[in-house]
Amino acid sequence: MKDNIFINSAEMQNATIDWNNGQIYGDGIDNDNNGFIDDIIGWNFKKGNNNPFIESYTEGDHGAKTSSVCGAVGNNGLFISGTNWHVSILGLKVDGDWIPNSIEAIDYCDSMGVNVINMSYGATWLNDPNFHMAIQDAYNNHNILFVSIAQNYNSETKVYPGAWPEVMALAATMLDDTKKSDSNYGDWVECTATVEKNGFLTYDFSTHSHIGYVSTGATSTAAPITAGLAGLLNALNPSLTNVQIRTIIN
Ligand SMILES: [Ca+2]
Ligand SMILES: [Ca+2]
Repeated sequence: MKDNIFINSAEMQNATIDWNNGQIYGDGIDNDNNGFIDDIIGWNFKKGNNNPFIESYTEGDHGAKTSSVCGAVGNNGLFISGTNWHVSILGLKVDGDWIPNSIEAIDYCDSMGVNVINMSYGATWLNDPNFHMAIQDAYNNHNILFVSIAQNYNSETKVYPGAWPEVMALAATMLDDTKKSDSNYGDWVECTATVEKNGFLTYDFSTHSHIGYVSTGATSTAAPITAGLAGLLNALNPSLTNVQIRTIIN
């Protein structure tokens, strides 16, 4: 996936990315003066450092898995293909249960010119006005398209951020177009993506290498499938707005 990882060229002077060991070495200077020192391939808002690589399973590898669904390089004989083979993924690690992390990451995306934000997380307790305001600002003033999930407990219960009107909530379907049994549903769900046979990369944090893939998915997979599609539409016609891309997908 590394060929599709965003590189902040302004921070690359005197910088080294050790892809094999998951380490990032910068010059200790905030070269682009954006308030983040050595944000070379993104930021770890959870830990407040510049390393969004997976460090341990307990820290969580959900973001790496879902990113692979969107942007794993295709046609190379390795594991899976993402929906978008030539994409620039800006990895921002957040604690999905801690609202300030998400707000900080959205503000960061506003400043970096991001087109699409995938958020493969959602909960009832994330229904927070400040979180919603950050999304509204990014959606209305920074042309960012938001893709999130319906969640996986076979319920009509709304989860956030997916249930906010500025966010596409994705349900999960099977190859025969039926709902995946555990996918949430309801009139607040915007669209669906087929997750059966759609796998994601699995990762070994001790060797920082891809070790295989699993061919199951849920709504967390449905969202980045759609985010990848949004990126393809943006590449096809960069003048499209987030609302226009959303309309085309629907
Ligand atoms: Ca910086
Ligand atoms: Ca630097």
